[in-house]
Amino acid sequence: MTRFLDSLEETPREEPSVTAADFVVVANRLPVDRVVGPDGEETWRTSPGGLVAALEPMMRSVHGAWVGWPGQADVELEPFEADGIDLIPVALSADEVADYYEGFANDTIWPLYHDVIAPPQYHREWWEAYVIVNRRFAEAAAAVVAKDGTVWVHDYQLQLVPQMVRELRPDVTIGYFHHIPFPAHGLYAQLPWRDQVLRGLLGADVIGFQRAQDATYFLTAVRRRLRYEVKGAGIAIPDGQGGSRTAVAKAFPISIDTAPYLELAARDDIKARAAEIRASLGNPKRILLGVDRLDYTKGIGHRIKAYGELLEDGRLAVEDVTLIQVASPSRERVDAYAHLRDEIELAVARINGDHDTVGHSAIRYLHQGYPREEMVALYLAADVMLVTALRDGMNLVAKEYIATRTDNHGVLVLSEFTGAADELRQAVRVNPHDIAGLKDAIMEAVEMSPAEQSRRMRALRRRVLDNDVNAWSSSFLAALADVRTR
Ligand code: GDG
Repeated sequence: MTRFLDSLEETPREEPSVTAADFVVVANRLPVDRVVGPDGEETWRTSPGGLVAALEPMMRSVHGAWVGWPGQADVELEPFEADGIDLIPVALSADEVADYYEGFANDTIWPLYHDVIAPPQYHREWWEAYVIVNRRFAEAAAAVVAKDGTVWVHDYQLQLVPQMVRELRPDVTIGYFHHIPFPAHGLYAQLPWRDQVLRGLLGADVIGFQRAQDATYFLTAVRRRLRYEVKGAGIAIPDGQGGSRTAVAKAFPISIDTAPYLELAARDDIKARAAEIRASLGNPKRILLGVDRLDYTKGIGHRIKAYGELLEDGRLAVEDVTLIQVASPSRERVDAYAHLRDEIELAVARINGDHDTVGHSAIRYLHQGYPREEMVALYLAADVMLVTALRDGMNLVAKEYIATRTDNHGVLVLSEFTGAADELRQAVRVNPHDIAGLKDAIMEAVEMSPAEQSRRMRALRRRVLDNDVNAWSSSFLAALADVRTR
């Protein structure tokens, strides 16, 4: 038996009541997680992430709905209401999860769009499943959106949805936001379905990217493949009857909901937990931290290699430093991820074997997910945060670390291949492919004076606090409103 829980236990459960919604979010996942009680009973709890927090005020002020997959195969759920938002579940079969989600989204598009760090797999049956599932999402959105309403589609799993919604509901305004990078044309051109995907995205009135570079690559692909006229951020899309409609493609760098990070960072129990973490590692002079989904885009191997060499060279000593690496489990049924795990765990075991003493560990490796409270305690415990992604749309971890550093201490080492690098100019910038450069950057961070840390962190904090996720959603929605009034 399936029932639902609101995130606030005391909130009374409301009966399903789905009527036409003025504002509809479409994302691969619904903001809910399955919870299995001690008696085996299955319940669902809303899981407010940054996106929900950013959209909640808007979705409450108008009538909002969220279309998405509940995260489990073969689960058919009726629409339900949570915290004032109608949630519209889209069911996926086990085969569809394998072909559309693990296959086309995570083993074709993900590696291709992250500069082919891992080889993308091209399978026609995965593409067919992607088309079928995208249509199901589009039909669900088209069925629920009010006349002249707005639909905001999210991310690479749903690139065909904008055009499909437009065909079904030409009256609505459509936005699309792309959370991951968009590749240079030379790479994008590999995709056997490259024109279909571009046409799918161009169904939107506003197509948002993380970085200006992503938008430029997209505009280049549109010009070169479809020969549409592009002027600045505007694309003239022929309507087939001699006229055209204009879509806009530009950067809207995403951010975090800063409030919960500030609140947690100020809590005495979280500060005490941070001190406890330091003590349990033997109070090293410096704690370095990496927090990533265990993903080949995150450059975890490069980071570990550089750190291992610093120990080997004697530039760092295991008594003085510890690297905590949280690698939260991710996409474990995709082969490339299973191989990555073996590779990383072998590297960690070698370094620890070579350098650990009975009392000190070189790397504390944690292949686990943690509650947000523990994540913030880790951020507070860390003197140096290592973000060494080989390619990353934005990287929210970098922004979360900065938000929690209320004492203006701590150093962020940041890969130039992240979207965050465009904004966080006072970080210690690295090219993670350059291991010698990465080693020097780690040393610079470890040795940075408190005054220099503070000078940089103040500027970084100003940037993150002024440009939070609310600023991001407001600017995207303003661009959509602009289209509406044109
Ligand atoms: C994609 C794009 C873009 C991680 N482990 C735990 C945990 N996390 C949280 C982090 C952070 C989030 O997950 C990860 O966000 P990132 O931005 O770092 O990376 P992706 O997951 O790859 O996200 C990325 C993002 O979309 C948004 O547009 O920035 O470029 O790839 O919030 O804190 N949270 C908890 N426990 C964990 O163990 N509670």
